[in-house]
Amino acid sequence: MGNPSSGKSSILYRLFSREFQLAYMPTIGMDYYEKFFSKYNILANCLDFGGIDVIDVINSPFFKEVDVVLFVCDIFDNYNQKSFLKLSHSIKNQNSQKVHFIIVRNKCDLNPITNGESQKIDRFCGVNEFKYIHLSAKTMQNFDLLKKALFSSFSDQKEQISCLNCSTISDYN
Ligand SMILES: Nc1nc2c(ncn2[C@@H]2O[C@H](COP(=O)(O)OP(=O)(O)O)[C@@H](O)[C@H]2O)c(=O)[nH]1
Ligand SMILES: [Mg+2]
Repeated sequence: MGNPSSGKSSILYRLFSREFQLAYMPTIGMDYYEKFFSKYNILANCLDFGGIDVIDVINSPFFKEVDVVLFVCDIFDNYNQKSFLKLSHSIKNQNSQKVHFIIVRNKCDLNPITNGESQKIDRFCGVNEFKYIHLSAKTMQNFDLLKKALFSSFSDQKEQISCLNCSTISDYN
């Protein structure tokens, strides 16, 4: 999620192994991606809420059973700060399991992040327990960090799943 043109689709294209697109192609409605990441043993289902006013659909089933939300911005300003906080509260309210939030400050090749902006994001993430990465979907700078943050978010849940499996097996034994 994030402002139009912040680079949401470009980041997802990169994650789902497609090329970087230089021309801006606004996402109409919503895009869906699915991929099995064999290295992490994870089947990722991903929604790109491009041309949708997210606040209007926040109570829809799309937001239930969410594991990770990427909040994308090309500058971290007060507007983004407020809207990310509001969205994260609504999403947390609908999910009984832990949801991981990651702020992705994109376009670092074009607008390098300043110390002031970085400190502002650090403070915000510290208080709200979000993760934070700055990267460039264009040059792929720090993209490996995004993958690590994304997939490490699942490790607690994987442990929970294996515990549940064990108890199911012992019930049958
Ligand atoms: N320089 C630069 N341009 C980017 C980067 N990421 C996206 N863009 C460009 O920004 C525009 C909007 O990107 P897009 O992914 O469609 O944004 P969305 O509306 O948030 O999905 C496109 O022209 C992209 O080529 C980046 O990291 N660096
Ligand atoms: Mg888009």
